[in-house]
Amino acid sequence: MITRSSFLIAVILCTLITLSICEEDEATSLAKVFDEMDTNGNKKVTFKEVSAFLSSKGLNQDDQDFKRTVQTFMDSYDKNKDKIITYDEFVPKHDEL
Ligand SMILES: [Ca+2]
Ligand SMILES: [Ca+2]
Repeated sequence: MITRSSFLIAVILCTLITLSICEEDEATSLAKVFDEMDTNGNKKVTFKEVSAFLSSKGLNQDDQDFKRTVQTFMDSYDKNKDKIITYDEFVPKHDEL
């Protein structure tokens, strides 16, 4: 079953990736999204940074689903479950594409 939260994330990611897909490959596009989320530039994206990123994309932080949306986003990328999305977790390596 597709929840509303994961649907939103899919829409957001598709929008972000499609914007630049004509001239760049997927890894390059994701790298740009990662840089945009990583506001302090330490190559790690935290719950807080994802929250700020999603709200900058128009999601309402007061919405009751907002935290769950952020959490779903974290869960789908944070492969080792340390509550931090690293660059390697977010951007697939070329041989994995
Ligand atoms: Ca960061
Ligand atoms: Ca991690």
